Amino acid sequence: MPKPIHVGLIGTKFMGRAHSNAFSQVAHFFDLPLAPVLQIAVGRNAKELAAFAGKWGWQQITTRWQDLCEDDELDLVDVATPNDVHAEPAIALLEAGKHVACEKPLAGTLADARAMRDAAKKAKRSKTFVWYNYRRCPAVALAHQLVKEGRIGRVYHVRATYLQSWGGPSTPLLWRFQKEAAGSGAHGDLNAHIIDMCRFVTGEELTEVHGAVARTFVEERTIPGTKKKGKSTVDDAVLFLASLSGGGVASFEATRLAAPHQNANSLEVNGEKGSLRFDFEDMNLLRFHDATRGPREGGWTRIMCTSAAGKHPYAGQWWPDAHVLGYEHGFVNMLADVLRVLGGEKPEVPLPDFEDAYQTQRVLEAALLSAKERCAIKLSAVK
Ligand code: SOE
Repeated sequence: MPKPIHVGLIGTKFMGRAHSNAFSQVAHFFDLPLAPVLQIAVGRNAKELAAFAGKWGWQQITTRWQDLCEDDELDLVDVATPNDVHAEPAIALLEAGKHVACEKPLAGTLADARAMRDAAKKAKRSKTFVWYNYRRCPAVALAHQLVKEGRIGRVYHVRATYLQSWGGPSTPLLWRFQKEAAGSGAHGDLNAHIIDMCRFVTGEELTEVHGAVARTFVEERTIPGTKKKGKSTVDDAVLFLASLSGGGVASFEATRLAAPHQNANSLEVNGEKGSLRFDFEDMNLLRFHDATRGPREGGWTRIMCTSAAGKHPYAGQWWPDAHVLGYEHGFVNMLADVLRVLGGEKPEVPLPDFEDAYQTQRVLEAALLSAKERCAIKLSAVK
């Protein structure tokens, strides 16, 4: 019988919903050592917060995240707020002895991310997690396993793009377009995911950013609730080239203006013994080229990553073969692994903690520096 784990959630918008769904669903599909108790939700607007809590089954509400630091019953707090509101609550909650899960990227700035990483190091009894949810699409987790088993061999190329198209001129000046709230635009939002996926699937670190370009296409946007225009102070697109610790090379592209791509998070790895390709818009498939099959039978194999018999990650928890999964299942799979780790068990695939997510944040920073200074930036120079 699983033991209860009392959970607090800070943030009630898109990620608040995605995480609440995971907290509500996980115990229905996974046999875990811990079962979440949806104890308290935090939001700024009391009326909206009450409706949110009622819809998702959060038992209590407060508009002050600080209350969670003093709540002795709380074991885990989930920070699902805009990037500039990650560090303060996460650090205070770690100092109060809580386990902390935080949305990606770790923070809007390297300084905030470093402070969070340092606080996690000091908080010996607390564990930390960062919601890099795409690691837990079964296809991405399988790619990680195949590379780890040596099926790709030496990695030559990683080609990663995250192409969305919601950032056109009609999109208002949301917090994601304001540097003080977001830190950066498509870069910290989308390159963060594909940098993490590159590190996760290859098991390698990025050692140098050779060149980057950041571009803001839509300079002004309508200030929400007004007819006035405000300046967008972040990128709409960032592209950069990098070297990997195993000697391979990588390219990254993140944009919010690549219609008709809507959520095209894709990663391709080319290695000595084969290649892998994932595209989130076809999220249940992993394409695998096994070069050892030779030129007669080589080419892309289309793996439908839903087979329990095939031991595809998480497949056994869900539905029969090819009864496919969706976006929300990545969050439920991740929460299952968080609860496994907090219950003293192993995750299906590695989970990013604040230290791991800090390495991704260093790459984000290196790319921004490279774009600004128009030069190559070694990661050893970005502490
Ligand atoms: C917006 O770009 C967004 O919601 C990201 O913030 C998420 O991380 C991604 O999963 C979907 O798109």
